[in-house]
Amino acid sequence: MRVDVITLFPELVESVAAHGVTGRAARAGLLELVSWNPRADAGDRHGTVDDRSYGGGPGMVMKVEPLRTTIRRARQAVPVPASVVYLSPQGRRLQQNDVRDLAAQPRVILLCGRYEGIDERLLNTEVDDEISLGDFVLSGGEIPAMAVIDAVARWLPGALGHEDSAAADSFSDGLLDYPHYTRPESVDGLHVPGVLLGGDHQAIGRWRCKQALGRTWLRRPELLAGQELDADSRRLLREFIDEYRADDRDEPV
Ligand code: 4GS
Repeated sequence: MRVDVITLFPELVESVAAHGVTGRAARAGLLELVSWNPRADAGDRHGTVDDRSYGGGPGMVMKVEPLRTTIRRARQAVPVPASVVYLSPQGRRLQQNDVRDLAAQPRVILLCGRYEGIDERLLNTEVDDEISLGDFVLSGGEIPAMAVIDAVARWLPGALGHEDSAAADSFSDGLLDYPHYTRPESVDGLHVPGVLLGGDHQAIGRWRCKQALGRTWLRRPELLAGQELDADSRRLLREFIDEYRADDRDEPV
């Protein structure tokens, strides 16, 4: 998959392709990352890409023309169609199913804003989709773009180790992850749950499924509300809730 990123800070975004899973995906040719700096398309010797806001107020706004030129140059660089995705808190919240859909595309162009934002006319004419990382304000779209690239790279066939798959990740089944443990077996009197030491893989699978359901019920009940659980999952969740109540723990809100 090819990801083009339009950003005033190309080095920042390119660093995502230098480490870890994304680094390996890039070196293996599964992920091709190309960055474009709109400053190169500013058309004046100062590289002006921003200007004061009509209507007044603090902060600058990114101008239409340099970004429009850069987006069009990026689009035309290869004959592979791409949607332009703007990272902004005004977009819909990114979910794992959006990530999976993006990873199935041959190409995407990510647009990173800085300052107060981008002139609305550029967004209305050149942008296909707007996504948000969450309800908080960052100083630029670069970190969200890197997060999207990281999440997408995990779905590219071969990017994870052979026995791993993105479909097995937390959220891909709509649930939170189950707890993980590694050596030693005991730390300051805190023990690894016995079932994980016994080698009964069916029992381990059931325990993990039950924990994933139970933790989702406790911490993110709205994720369960949007799901049709099968009979096995309903039974495991019922067991979790009964044990939780038997321990007289506080109910989730
Ligand atoms: C986000 C966010 C963000 C908004 C960029 C103000 C600079 C900033 N982008 N998810 N202008 N949250 N963008 O905060 O995507």
